[in-house]
Amino acid sequence: MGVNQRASDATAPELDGTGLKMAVVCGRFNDSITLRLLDGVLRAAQDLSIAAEDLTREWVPGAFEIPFAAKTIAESTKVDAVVCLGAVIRGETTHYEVVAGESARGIQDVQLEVGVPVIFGVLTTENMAQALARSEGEGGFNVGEECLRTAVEMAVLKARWSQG
Ligand code: INI
Repeated sequence: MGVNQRASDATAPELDGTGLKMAVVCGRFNDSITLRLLDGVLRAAQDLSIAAEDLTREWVPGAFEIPFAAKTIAESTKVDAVVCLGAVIRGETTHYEVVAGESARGIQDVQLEVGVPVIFGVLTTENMAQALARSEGEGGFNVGEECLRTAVEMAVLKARWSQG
């Protein structure tokens, strides 16, 4: 990952997820990758002091179904943020573009419509090697870990601006 692809560590806030309720929506398609992303989320949960009972998991068939599940969960008002995990890996057909595009659009629509942070952890890669490189184990780069941090940051931001 190039340094220009993320904000400098100097500007990243101190994050504490104590008491926050999070949901993770995870696609079964390419689950050799999405399980690795989920591992990243669980590692980050420990770092951020998010209790196991405050982290709900919901599985769906693939990235295309993620926005519906995220909307249903976000509208329940039972969580402070939703993290969406999927892996769309380019194949021979244009199906890839449709699934990846609709998943991304749907996820953004949900967070703007419902007003709950919904975090985009759907990998869209050319091949399996790239997907593996974005879902590494402890100490390596893992988009799932990044997404839970983003979820906490956005949930805290929302809480700050929602106070009377
Ligand atoms: N779903 C994915 O999560 N990743 C993919 O790479 C993928 N491809 O390539 O087809 C995929 N397709 C399934 C899709 O998400 C839906 O589950 C299916 O179309 C039923 O609605």
